[in-house]
Amino acid sequence: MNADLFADAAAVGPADAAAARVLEPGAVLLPRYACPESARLIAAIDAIAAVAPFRHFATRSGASMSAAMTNCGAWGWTSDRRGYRYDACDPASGRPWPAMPGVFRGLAGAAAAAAGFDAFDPDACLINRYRVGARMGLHQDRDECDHAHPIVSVSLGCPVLFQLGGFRRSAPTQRVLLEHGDVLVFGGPSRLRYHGVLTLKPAQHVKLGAQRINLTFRRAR
Ligand code: MD3
Ligand code: FE
Repeated sequence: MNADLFADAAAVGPADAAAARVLEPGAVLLPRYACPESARLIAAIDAIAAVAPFRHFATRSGASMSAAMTNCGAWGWTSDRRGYRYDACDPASGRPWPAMPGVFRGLAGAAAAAAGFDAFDPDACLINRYRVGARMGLHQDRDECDHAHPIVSVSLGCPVLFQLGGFRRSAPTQRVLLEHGDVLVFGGPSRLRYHGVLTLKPAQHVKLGAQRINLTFRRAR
């Protein structure tokens, strides 16, 4: 895989709504939408990880997730052998998760609006870090209180194949390549679709090296 040398040169700004690609009703890909902000996003991720380091959560089965995670915002998604939940505090430190940076909140709100979901005000941002070999199996996001709110996902770093499925795990999936700066918005009829990401392949991104970072913005409460 080539280094994504021209990632930010190919940026389409928030004004470029014409580039939006509707994958399914309510599932909208905004290619490169986050590129103009990517340096600020990466600096903010570094600052968050300095306070709330990336870690591999356990699942109920006792397995360790292959993606490492941290959070910012009022609520953070956590998992351990008791199950999944949103928690106001980082279980590793007992301290509140770092505040959501303004650049995160602004980008998530603007992307949601560009996809047709007005007034999205996330109170949770899960930050997933994939190194080579990490993946996320097909699942639904249903730990949030009100599924009327969309979810906004921002991909940074190495490309990966994303799987978008239906409403049962066994339903057929479409594969979508997610690259640096791509933003996905899932709302309305697509909010509860199964989704996952295939194993990250070896690659080098000019800004993030051999990893992919995904920001997932949600209204948890
Ligand atoms: C489709 N993360 O954290 S983002 C997750 O790339 C998660 O880290 C993946 O799935 C990642 O829960 C995929 C794309 C995404 C996020 C939420 C969705 C797709 C979605 C919610 C509903 C439908
Ligand atoms: Fe998910």
